[in-house]
Amino acid sequence: MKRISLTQYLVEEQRKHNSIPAELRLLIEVVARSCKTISHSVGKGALGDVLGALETENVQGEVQKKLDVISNEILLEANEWGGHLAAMASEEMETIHRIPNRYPMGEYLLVFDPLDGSSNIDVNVSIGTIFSVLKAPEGMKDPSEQDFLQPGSKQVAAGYAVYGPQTQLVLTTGNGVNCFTLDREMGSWVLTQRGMQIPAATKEFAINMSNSRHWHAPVTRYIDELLAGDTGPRGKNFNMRWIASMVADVHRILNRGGVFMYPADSRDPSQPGKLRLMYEANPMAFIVEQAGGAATDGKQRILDIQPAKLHQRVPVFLGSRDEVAVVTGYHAE
Ligand code: P6P
Repeated sequence: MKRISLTQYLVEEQRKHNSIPAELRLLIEVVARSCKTISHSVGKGALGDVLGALETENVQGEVQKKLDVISNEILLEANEWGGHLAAMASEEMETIHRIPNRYPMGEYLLVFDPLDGSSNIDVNVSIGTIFSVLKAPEGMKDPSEQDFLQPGSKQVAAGYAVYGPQTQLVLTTGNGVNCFTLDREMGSWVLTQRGMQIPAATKEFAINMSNSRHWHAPVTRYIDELLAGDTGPRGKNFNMRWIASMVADVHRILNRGGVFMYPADSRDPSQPGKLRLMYEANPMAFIVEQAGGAATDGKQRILDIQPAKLHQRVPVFLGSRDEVAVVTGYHAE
């Protein structure tokens, strides 16, 4: 089968949809190259000086792993000089990162979680990089955090890399979802899945069950019905998976269906759930919707949420649209 590279795919998409201007193509290729570099660092494990935690905490109050900071630096350094970005923001940084004055500023904003699933790094379980691309507001001269606070529906591109048995890059620019597999010998991304579609129905759910005593009633009702299987109102048995790496759980759902949930719970009303809107929920919601799935916070589309803060958290229910409809229907009752 003819191999199609990421570059050829992007050029052909530009011809078909006129949706990938040269600067956006450059941005995507630079991020993809950064993910290759991150994959290489992640793959070293104990053989490189990359494992373990640092003495520092990120803005979430989470202890930073060496690879969190290494991955963040790789993305910052790769994206500074190209002239395609006005600024960047990351889970690992308190506030935005402006483009140094020595480089020209571009018209895009890049937001990312450089290495998602850090608790899995030291135990060799799949982790990933998540990124989201927004356009800078017209006429913006000096980027501020406020310029990033756009609803997810404004994203012009989103994607993730999953560092697992294979390293894969999943990408949408608003015309479907495609997957590229890294050919490590050639160092190139090769198109391996076109037009990914999430099955509307599923028998598989993903949630951290250890939080069940903290869930609100609609989630408890929904999960109890799944656990009742064919003896309960759903009339079929369900399976459960929880990898604790959103990228890996979402990648499984993109490939075989399922519903992923990280609900708000009663522990801290000021923190509605654990996942972050700008660089986890929004990019994943864009990808999931482009693959025919659904993504809500239990009450509204994730992509319709107007962000108030760069690092705000949001409850997440996403995946097979028929299942997402059931669990969000219970929230509406
Ligand atoms: P818990 C990883 O830290 C992450 O942000 C997501 O990738 C993942 O889905 C979730 O948190 C796992 O959370 O509470 O199960 O460890």
